[in-house]
Order: sequence, then structure tokens, then C-alpha cells
Amino acid sequence: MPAPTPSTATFLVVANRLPVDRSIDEAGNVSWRTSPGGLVTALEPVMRKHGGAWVGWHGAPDEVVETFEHDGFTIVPVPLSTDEVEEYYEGFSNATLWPLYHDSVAFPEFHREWWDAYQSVNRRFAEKAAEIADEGATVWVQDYQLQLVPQMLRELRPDLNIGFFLHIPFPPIELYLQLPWRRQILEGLLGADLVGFQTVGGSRNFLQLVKTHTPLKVNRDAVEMPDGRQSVSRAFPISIDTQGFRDLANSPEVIAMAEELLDDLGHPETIFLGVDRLDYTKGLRQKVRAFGELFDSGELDPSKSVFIQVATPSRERVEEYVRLRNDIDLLVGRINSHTESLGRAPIVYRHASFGRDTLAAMYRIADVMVVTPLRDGMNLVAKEYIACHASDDGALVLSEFAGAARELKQAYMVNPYDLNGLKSTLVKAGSDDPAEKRRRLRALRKQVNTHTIDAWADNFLTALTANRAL
Ligand code: ADQ
Repeated sequence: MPAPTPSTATFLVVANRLPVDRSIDEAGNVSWRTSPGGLVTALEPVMRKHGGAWVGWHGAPDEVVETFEHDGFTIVPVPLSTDEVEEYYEGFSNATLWPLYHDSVAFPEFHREWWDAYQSVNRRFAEKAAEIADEGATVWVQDYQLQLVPQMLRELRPDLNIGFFLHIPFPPIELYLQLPWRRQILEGLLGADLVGFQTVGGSRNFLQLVKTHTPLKVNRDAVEMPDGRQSVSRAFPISIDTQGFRDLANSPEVIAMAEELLDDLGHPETIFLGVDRLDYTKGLRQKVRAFGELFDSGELDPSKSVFIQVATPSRERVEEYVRLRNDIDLLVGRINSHTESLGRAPIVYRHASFGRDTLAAMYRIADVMVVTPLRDGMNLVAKEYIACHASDDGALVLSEFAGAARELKQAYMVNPYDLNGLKSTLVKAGSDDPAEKRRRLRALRKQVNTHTIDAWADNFLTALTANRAL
């Protein structure tokens, strides 16, 4: 086989965003930094291992950026106009699909213009992938912003091996059916040879939908397509680069950072930690309210315990996110102003993005990691904590509505809607018998040691090639 020319690739990832953000310093020099978020954290190591090309938007509206090399793979920027960012990205992706797929915890909006933009942007991504994929290449399409790409790409390039992975939950049928364009999205996804979900529940919802709302025949996890293909749907719970996080957390720099952090905080007895994108699905309001009541009632002593919450700024132009940001600012301010002590505030809240080393230092020192989404595809933060927390005395409080709860069964489980239950579990996790904590954390560690991001990608890609070979 001839060697691929530099402008084509045998392995492609297609995702809404590129894994890098552009930053321009005062002198006008351009550099690219890893962008935050679960999808990038997960797929970056996969790309470094496989090489190939990553097709995605570079984050600057109305600008065309040339293809370039980064960290051993090719970055292929797809341009978006200001209107498209508003309608396809902030609109249809993040104000229609995101809330709808997360149990409608915020009200999804349906606008026909947003749908039009979603279709035309999906077509642009499909055309770009079709242009640079080698004959018979593997193309791995990512997430809810690009659900039409598999079918569009198949029409352009039937020779390709097309996989799709949904990073967020696939909703129950009754919710999905609200979508005016439900048929088109279903057909879009079925263009893939393999459709991957975070949990068995997600793939079950999807297959049930195909069975009950299309004339297509479903054979266990395979949908028989009219063109003779099979489109297989299965769960592939995503994970992290466990060893990479552990090495980072054990590095001398991070250990020093952790010591410094402890000094700054005044060496409290118990550190509770939350790390989230600032998103209404993450249960931040519930979490902060629970701590407010615990500090208020004296069940947690502010001179002995602290709750650190860091929240990455996210989707700041979408209305619900602005409201959430204001709510949390207000809530934290009110709780902190209540405490009598003039020392450190009981809730240390930072609305900022941090480097991975700082996060690792925080995971190292956190006695209790608090992960309370109302609904979450997986939640990588829970796994990052387990990989980074070096000693056996840590505890993970985890919402039963995170995909991660299906695997991390020895966590202290909570229903974040049940405030009293959440409060008592937080107290229990902070003060439980050390032997019990050790038992739980060791079991959790075993899980993230054996289920890594490498294994996730290998499982998906092996299943994708196997299906194509049928
Ligand atoms: P997210 O909703 O972004 O991901 P999550 O899985 O928790 O959620 O990943 C967040 C990532 O951002 C983590 O790697 C975390 O370390 C990082 N991060 C969070 N806060 C940060 C901060 N303040 N500074 C810097 N980094 C920060 C989506 C889905 C999830 C799914 C992932 C992967 O919503 O359910 O687990 O994709 O599939």
C-alpha cells in the first residue's frame, strides 16, 4: 500500500472542538494549549498513541485556520461563523440536545433555525472528514454535536469504517420523542458501523427506540440496515489515563504543590473537594446547599473542615449558565458570610480553570471527593480522584445518576435530590471507620487500574473493525 500523503489519514477523530485552544500573547505570538473538558482528557492520549488527524472547530468564529501538526498528530480546523456558533453550538447543541439528553434538568428549547444550522455544520464536518480520509480509513465521530455526521459521511464515502461515541447519556424514549427531528438524528447515528454509549442503559434506550419507532430489524445489539450493513450499538464506559494521572500526582512538583496548598488552608482536619465544569447538570446548587446547612448547623465545624469547589467556566453565553454562575456566587457568598470565625471561609470557591498538576495536587489532599451530578454520561473527575489520591484514607461520594456509578460501586452513593441523604452521607464519608474507607478505596482503585482509557479505545476500535469485517 502506498504511504499516505501528509494531507490524508488512515485514522481520524471528528469532534466539535479541537483538543487545543489558541492563545495569543501581548506580542501577538500564537500558541496552542490543551483545552479543558472530559472529551479532550479522554481522547488526547488515544490520539498520541494512534496518530492520524483530529478534525474540529478551533474556537474562533469567522476565522479560517490552516491544518497544522501538534503532539504527533494532525490538527484539521473546521471554520464556524458567528451565527453558526450561536445556532448550531450554543443553540441546538447546548440549549436543545444537552438539556434533553440530561433528563431535561433544564428546559430544552426547540427552534427550527437552530436545526437548520445543526444540519449544515454537520455536513461541513462530514465533507472535511471525507476529503482527508484515506481509502478504507477508520473515522471516529464524537458526541452529541455531530450525530448526523455518520450518515452524511457514509453517503459521501461508503468505503470508510465509521464509529460514533456518545459522551453524554442517551435519554429514555419518552424524553427523546419530544425532539421534532428525532427520526433524522436516529438515521444519522445509524450511519455508523458501531455506535458506542457510556452505559448499558444508554445503548438499551437507543436499541429500544429503533425497535419501536423504525421498521428496521434489531438482532440483539445489531440493527439490520437496508444497505446490507449492520449497525451495532454497545456500551463502552470511558475512562482515564490512570497511570499518567498517578505519575503526575506522585511527582515531586505536585507533592510540593499539595504541601503548599495545605499550608494555605491551615491544615484542616477534613478537606472536601468538588471539581466540575460549571454546568447545571453537575448538581452544584445541591452540593453547595448541603455544605451550607452542615456548616450552619455545626454538623461540620468550619474551623476543622473546608469545602473546596473549583468550577471551570463553561458555555458562558448560554442563558442557563449565566444564571447558574450568579446563583452559585450568591449562595457561596451568603454561606461564607454566616460563619462567625474570621479565619478561612468554610467554602473556598474558585470559578477558574486549573492546570492538570494543580488538580492532581487537590486530589492528593482531598479527604472526601464530592461528585454529585443530577445526570452525567460518565464523570471522569471521580476516576481522576481515585488515580491521584495516594493514601488509603480517601473517600468518594458519588451520585447514582453518574454513569461512573455503574462501575464505581464501592463509592459512598448519593441521590443529589435528597438533601438530607446527601448531608448525612457527606458526614459519614468524612468520619467513617478507616478500615471501611480503605476497603472501599482499594476496590475502587482496582477498577480504575484495570479499566483505562487505552482499554476503552482498544475495545471500541477492535469492535469497530470486527463489525466491518463481518
Ligand atoms: P464533562 O461534562 O466535561 O465531560 P467530566 O467527565 O467530569 O465532565 O470531565 C471534566 C474534565 O475537565 C476532567 O478531566 C476534569 O479534570 C477537567 N476539569 C474540571 N474542572 C476543571 C477545572 N476547574 N480546571 C481544569 N480542568 C477541569 C463529558 C461528559 C462526561 C464524560 C466525559 C468523557 O459530560 O459525562 O465523562 O465527557 O466522556
